[in-house]
Amino acid sequence: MAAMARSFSEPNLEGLEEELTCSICLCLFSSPVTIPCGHNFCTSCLDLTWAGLSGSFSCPQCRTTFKSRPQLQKNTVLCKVVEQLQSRSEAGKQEEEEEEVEEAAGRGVEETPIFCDSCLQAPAVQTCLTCTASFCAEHLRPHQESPAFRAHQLCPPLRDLQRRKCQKHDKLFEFFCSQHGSCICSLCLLDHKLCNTNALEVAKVNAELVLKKKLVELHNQSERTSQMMTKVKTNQSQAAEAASRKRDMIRNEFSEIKALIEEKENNTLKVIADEEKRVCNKFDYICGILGNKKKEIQSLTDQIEMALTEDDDVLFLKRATALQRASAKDAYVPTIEMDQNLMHSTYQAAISLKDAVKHSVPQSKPPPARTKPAPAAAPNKAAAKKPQKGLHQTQGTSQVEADTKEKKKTHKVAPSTATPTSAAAVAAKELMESFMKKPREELLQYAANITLDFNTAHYKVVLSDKYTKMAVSDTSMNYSYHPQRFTDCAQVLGFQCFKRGIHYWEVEMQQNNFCGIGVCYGSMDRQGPESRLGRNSSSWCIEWFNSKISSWHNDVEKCLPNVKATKIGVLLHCDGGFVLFLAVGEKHNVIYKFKAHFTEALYPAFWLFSSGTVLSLSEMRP
Ligand SMILES: *[C@@H]1O[C@H](CO)[C@@H](O)[C@H](O)[C@H]1NC(C)=O
Ligand SMILES: *[C@@H]1O[C@H](CO)[C@@H](O)[C@H](O)[C@H]1NC(C)=O
Ligand SMILES: *[C@@H]1O[C@H](CO)[C@@H](O)[C@H](O)[C@H]1NC(C)=O
Ligand SMILES: *[C@@H]1O[C@H](CO)[C@@H](O)[C@H](O)[C@H]1NC(C)=O
Ligand SMILES: *[C@@H]1O[C@H](CO)[C@@H](O)[C@H](O)[C@H]1NC(C)=O
Ligand SMILES: CC(=O)N[C@H]1CO[C@H](CO)[C@@H](O)[C@@H]1O
Repeated sequence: MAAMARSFSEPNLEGLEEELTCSICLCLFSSPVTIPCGHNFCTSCLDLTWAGLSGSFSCPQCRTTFKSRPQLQKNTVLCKVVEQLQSRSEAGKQEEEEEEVEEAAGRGVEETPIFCDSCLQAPAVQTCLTCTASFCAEHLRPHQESPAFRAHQLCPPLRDLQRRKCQKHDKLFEFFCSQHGSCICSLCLLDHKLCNTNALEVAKVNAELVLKKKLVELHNQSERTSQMMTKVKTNQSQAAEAASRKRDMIRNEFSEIKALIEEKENNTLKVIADEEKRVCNKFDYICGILGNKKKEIQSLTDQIEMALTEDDDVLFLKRATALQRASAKDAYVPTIEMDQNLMHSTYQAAISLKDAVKHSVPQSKPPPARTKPAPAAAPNKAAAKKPQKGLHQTQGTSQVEADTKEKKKTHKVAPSTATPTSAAAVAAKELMESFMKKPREELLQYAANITLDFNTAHYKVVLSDKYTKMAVSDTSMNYSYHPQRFTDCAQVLGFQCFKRGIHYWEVEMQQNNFCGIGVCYGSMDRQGPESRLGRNSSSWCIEWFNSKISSWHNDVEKCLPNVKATKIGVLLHCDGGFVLFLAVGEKHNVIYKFKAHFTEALYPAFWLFSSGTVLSLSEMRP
């Protein structure tokens, strides 16, 4: 306010700015000095201009020369004027800001009076819009008394007359141009002929209407925003509720799953417990019998000892005769053992269940990077762990279902793989060749641990070392009947089967080279001459017949060069449709490759020719 009051009372310094500018730096003087010719410059500017000169100093403005460097006098008057001008322009800026603040704060605050523009002391009582000046009672008098001022328009004192004036015409604003959004004076109207202009009052009413409408809209908008916020909050709580409900449902599902598994566990454990009980009862029974037998023997012993103390010859001989005839027969002790078949298959059922669960519960860790057909990698593990046919009773129904599903899948897959385009054939060949070049270390990433399926073992095939070692016995092992058991050929299959993906396992020939190593479909015959590996269309194998090595498939034999290796690697690429037999540790390690369109899951398969042949499956470390 003070600044504003001053701005009215002080002379207008604006025109002076040019006069107060240094002609060297073109800025307002800073500590100006006057030189003898009468011109003024900033001290520093002149210092710079004259720096290094030894004679003939000239005025940068009028070129008057001085023989020696003139004594410079600080122009104190000029200094003050410049200071004032600077403080004014700063105050001006500040003033604008202050005004804005004031406008925002409203006009309710206590105001300093408006002063008379004539005496600049007494408060004004009226403002003359014609003169664009405010007057105190004293100085207003001419307006009230002299006819010369009769036409002048008076109004209550107006504060900021300067701002109500057009800068260009120095006339009060009377109109508003809506195109330019600015107030204009009557002279400006000419420039705004084409614009939509209104008298200030009219423009004000219009603007008020617009703003009021805007207020309504804003209110409306605020309502809508609140409504939306309510909706969002509702949705948020609904989402939280829904999530919590789903969580509960999922928990229920999982507890059901756990209960199912627990029931299965209980049942499985019960099978073992029952078997244990059965055997224990038998042992108890036999213990009882043996106990009785012991008593019987003791009693006989006692009688004989008693008889031996008899002195009467006749009596003694009579007793002795009876006792000599008496004898205690040895108790018959049958072999009692737990049903290994049952124990094993029960355990295998648990493993199958675990594998099935693992298969259907995707592991969160990312699958290891595979070189070729990546999509095959995931499902193959599952197929690999597909439960074996004809397991323990409890597995029965689900197994049948799984098998039918598998067959359906097979039928769907078969036609597309059966008629490959030549490009696909080339790709398949390249794929196979790429695998033939791979070093063992690389194949180990496909390593699979194979165990042997007891239920398939021929009655002369002996399994040991946790079902990883097989040999041929001269006598029958008296295995119980099983539909999956080989009855004619001394063969056994792996427990694992592979429908998808890439798998690698190794077999060690420990003694006696009369054996066959290969793969076959689960559907291969178990009886008759066609059940022999390689002698039908469902199996592929390499056979060692002493020093002769040959490949067999579909009853077709191919003789192969000899290999010294006793460790044989089998690489099965289900999707690529090939199986490689490799001599582990040899340079040219591919013994033979079979190319085929596999339509069923494949099992590792083994044939053992004569007693003394021993094969063992290596434990694979990927
Ligand atoms: C909000 O404004 C629209 C038009 O902009 C109007 O139709 C509606 O009735 C208004 N709603 C309220 C609650 O004022
Ligand atoms: C709130 O949920 C309803 C129905 O679920 C949906 O149609 C609406 O778009 C949601 N609103 C917001 C803001 O998410
Ligand atoms: C399994 O056996 C345990 C201990 O005998 C028992 O507490 C549990 O209820 C059984 N679970 C089921 C599903 O039968
Ligand atoms: C094979 O079994 C061994 C011992 O149980 C284990 O360390 C190895 O990781 C298994 N290999 C594969 C490929 O599962
Ligand atoms: C199989 O049974 C026969 C006759 O019952 C017997 O002589 C043979 O020792 C049994 N073999 C085995 C491995 O138990
Ligand atoms: C069960 C099976 O695959 N049998 C086949 C064995 O191979 C001969 C041909 O070598 C086929 O005729 C059989 O059908």
